[in-house]
Amino acid sequence: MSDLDAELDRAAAALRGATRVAVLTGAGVSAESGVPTFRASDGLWEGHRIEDVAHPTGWRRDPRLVWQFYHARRAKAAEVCPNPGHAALAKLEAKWADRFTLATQNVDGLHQRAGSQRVLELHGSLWRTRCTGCGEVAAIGAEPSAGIPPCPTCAAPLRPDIVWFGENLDPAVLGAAEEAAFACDVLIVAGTSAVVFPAAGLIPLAKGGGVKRPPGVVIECNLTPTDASRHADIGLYGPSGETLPRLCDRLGL
Ligand code: BV8
Ligand code: ZN
Repeated sequence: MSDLDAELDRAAAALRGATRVAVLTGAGVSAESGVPTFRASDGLWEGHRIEDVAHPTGWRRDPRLVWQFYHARRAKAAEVCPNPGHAALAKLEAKWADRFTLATQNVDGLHQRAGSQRVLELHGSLWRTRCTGCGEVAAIGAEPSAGIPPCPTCAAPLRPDIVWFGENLDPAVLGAAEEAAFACDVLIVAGTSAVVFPAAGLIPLAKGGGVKRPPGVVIECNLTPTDASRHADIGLYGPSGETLPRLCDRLGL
């Protein structure tokens, strides 16, 4: 039996005994759909540092460049499809229903397109805009966009409804994710380098910091070990588009 098979058996056993399941995903779960991850691209987008275009100062310095950055990612996200890893997570949600929470750092909407309904978008969504004036949030598609649209309500410029570096996450979304991570019996951490906070802080929360009895079991699904690996009880190392469906097979899903 390979190491991965043994770890898949351990992961399935942990989940069989779980009453509450939480998941934290990152860009890696969308990689097999063709969506570039952040760190693999050396943090660059068409020569721009991501922290520059995904940052309020970048927006203030050159809003059109930032709008184009997100418009290009919307266009790319519209061309790709969810992969079997996304579908597997939707199957896990169907089994645990309201005792299942998926917190994602991804903004591509692929979890929802795969059927996941209980999704906490920690870092916002490519598919929403937010008004810089009145704060109104609205849906946006991948249709060609000449430039930064004005708010239909107050005419102020719209911005992507994305949490940039240096910006606070929506406290209600983060709070719900923290509650789910603390309350879970199993936390699956899939496709994230676990370097961005406070999202990465959900992982040790599942262990409960000595307060929670028993601590949650952390299952890491990644190509390689990460900053989160020290918290992981089980490691499923391989493409999540393969490991997550194999985990569902073991659970008969
Ligand atoms: C904030 C939206 C308060 C943009 C993003 C401690 C506490 C609090 C804050 C901080 C802190 N330390 C530092 C900070 C500041 C900062 C931060 O964390 N910086 C990091 C870089 C050190 N955090 C913030 O600014 C947050 N705000 O805390 O507010 C505050 C206010 C003022 C001053 C300070 C604090 C806001 C963070 C949100 C930023 N926005 N996204 C956009 O998407 O356009 S973050 C961005 O990184 C994406 O959302 C992305 O999802 C996320 C994390 O990256 P990953 O998803 O993990 O992707 P990555 O490429 O890194 O890794 C992919 C992984 O997948 C790899 O491990 C790879 O091996 C694996 N993989 C690849 N292929 C596969 C695979 N795995 C499985 N299968 C495969 N096929
Ligand atoms: Zn407005």
